[in-house]
Amino acid sequence: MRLSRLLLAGLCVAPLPLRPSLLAQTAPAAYQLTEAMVPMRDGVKLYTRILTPREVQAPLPILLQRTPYGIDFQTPQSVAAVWTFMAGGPEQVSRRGYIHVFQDVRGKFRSEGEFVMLRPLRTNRADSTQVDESTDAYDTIAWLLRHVPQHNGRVGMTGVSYPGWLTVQAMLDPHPSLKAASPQASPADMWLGDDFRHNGAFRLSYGFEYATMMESGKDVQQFRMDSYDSFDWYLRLGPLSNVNAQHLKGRIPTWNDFVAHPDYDAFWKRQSVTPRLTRVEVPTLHVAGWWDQEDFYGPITIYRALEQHDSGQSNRLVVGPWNHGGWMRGSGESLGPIQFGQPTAQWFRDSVMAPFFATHLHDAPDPGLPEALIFEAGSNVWKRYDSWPVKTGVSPRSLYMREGGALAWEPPTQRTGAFDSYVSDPAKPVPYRPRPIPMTYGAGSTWSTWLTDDQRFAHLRPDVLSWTLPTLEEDLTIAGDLTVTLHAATTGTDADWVVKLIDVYPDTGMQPPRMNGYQFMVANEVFRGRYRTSFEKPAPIVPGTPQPYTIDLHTQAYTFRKGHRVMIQVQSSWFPLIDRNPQTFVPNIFEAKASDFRAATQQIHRNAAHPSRIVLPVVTHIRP
Ligand code: PG9
Repeated sequence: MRLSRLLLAGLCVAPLPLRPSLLAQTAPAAYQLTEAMVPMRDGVKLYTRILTPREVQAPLPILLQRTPYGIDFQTPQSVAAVWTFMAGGPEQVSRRGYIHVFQDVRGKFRSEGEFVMLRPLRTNRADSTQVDESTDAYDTIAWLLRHVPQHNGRVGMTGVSYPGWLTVQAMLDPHPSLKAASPQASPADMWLGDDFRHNGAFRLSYGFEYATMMESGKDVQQFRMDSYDSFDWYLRLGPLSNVNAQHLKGRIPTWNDFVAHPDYDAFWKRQSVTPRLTRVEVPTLHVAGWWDQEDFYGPITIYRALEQHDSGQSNRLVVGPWNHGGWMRGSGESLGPIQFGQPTAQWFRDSVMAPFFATHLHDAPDPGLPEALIFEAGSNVWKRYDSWPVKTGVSPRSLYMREGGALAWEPPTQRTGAFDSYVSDPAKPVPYRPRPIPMTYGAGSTWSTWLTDDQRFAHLRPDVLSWTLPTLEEDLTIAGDLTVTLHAATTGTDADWVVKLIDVYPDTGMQPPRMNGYQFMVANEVFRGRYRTSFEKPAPIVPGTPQPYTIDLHTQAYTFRKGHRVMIQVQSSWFPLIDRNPQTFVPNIFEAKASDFRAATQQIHRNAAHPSRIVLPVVTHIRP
């Protein structure tokens, strides 16, 4: 079954909703479509669509986007509806617009060759016969410059998520004419923090559904589940070995890679882009969304890796209040029920992205973008910083889990022994969002906004612990990196630890009324206990002894408003976002037997010897 464009909209940033008025103005003659099979250095030809403004009044730059999601929907009408913001409006397209080029990557849709999921960089970059996505981008640019008339010799690249990753690949050995790049929500490392795993915990629903969608044919095909509630389907599936035994029969290469490479081994390290980011050769605008349900780790990690080599101030970051690709759709005034008080996405497109490319590709005046343009939700303001994280005006402050479900700035005084406890039963995992949970890209899915779901559905469950700070008497603003240290014990020999930092809204006075007492997740992460000492070599947990787990909650800029409360929730399952940990150490969880899955009693210690806590980057006096 082909996925509808609607389903893919969240995935690959298909066109913004077509606005009939705009279409009527621009549709008849704005762009001309040319199709080409562009040859790569190994002879494989890639299907390419070139959309040139019909009346080019000045040589125009090329804006290239490469994708595994198909390009047939890229037409003169869709480009006119979606991309004229880059020219400053439809009337400017002939002088300030772009020659828009879209390309199917190897092996997908109408391109020749074999598709390899996140194809690793070639082993020998000096060997001109080897190919990868970087050489394919290079060869495509070289071909375009020879065959497309009316260009001005400059090329830009952009894309969200997989297309963002393809943009990063193009930046690794860039064609000299690649003059500006904006990788947006690009994954960096699929084992450490992006779509497929987080700290070793397997993102079951995404990993399974995405791999089957991408590798069941040349197009994208949705796996068919016989249950609307995927929670139910995955629970009935039982151990992960049933995936190949009952469904895939070894036919999906990426699933087979999941099974063959459970740990952070050479396979994942070779795929990771982070170690390869050693030069900033192209002016770059990285874009991330605070509530990106797929790739938040990636863009932040890529920006930071390149920043270490950015002597020329060419590497910049924008983080807004968006979900995956949310900056390229709609106005961005809200996400789920959370309001931001201004059209953040539209402003980004018009006032940041378009001027960024115009400066580098059209010699337009420099818009004076800061090093880091950061949206601080809660107070709902854009802030301009000269570094991210900010270097001054922020103090790391510990907030401790204490007795009676309290959070406090003061550490616990009881010397040892105090803890809170729950039973984690893999037979009854905690859902990651309220059920029913439709398939990720299935009918009725709310996947794209689940990170904004009200966490009250989990609060006070017997298998979820919560600690809350008293009502704030003044605003509490954080800006920078967050870390949690849990001192946790289990009766099992393996365990997952899920931590959520939550803004609890006031109990009264909110509009709409359902926002009274809303529990909004500000940051979150999961850590798989077997990787406590090494991601490469998992080890059983010694049962019954508290162990320290340091969990990176990444980075945030957020104001908890006066009258709100700060909450932490901890649980040991997040299903089916994350696969169930058997809680019995086995060498490879993909090969665990049903009998390995056992209930365990978990303890979160909160005493002077084992002070579980979150360290917040509290803003003391920044004036950005
Ligand atoms: N998050 C998607 C993805 C990127 C790269 C690899 C696998 C999945 C995407 O939206 O493209």
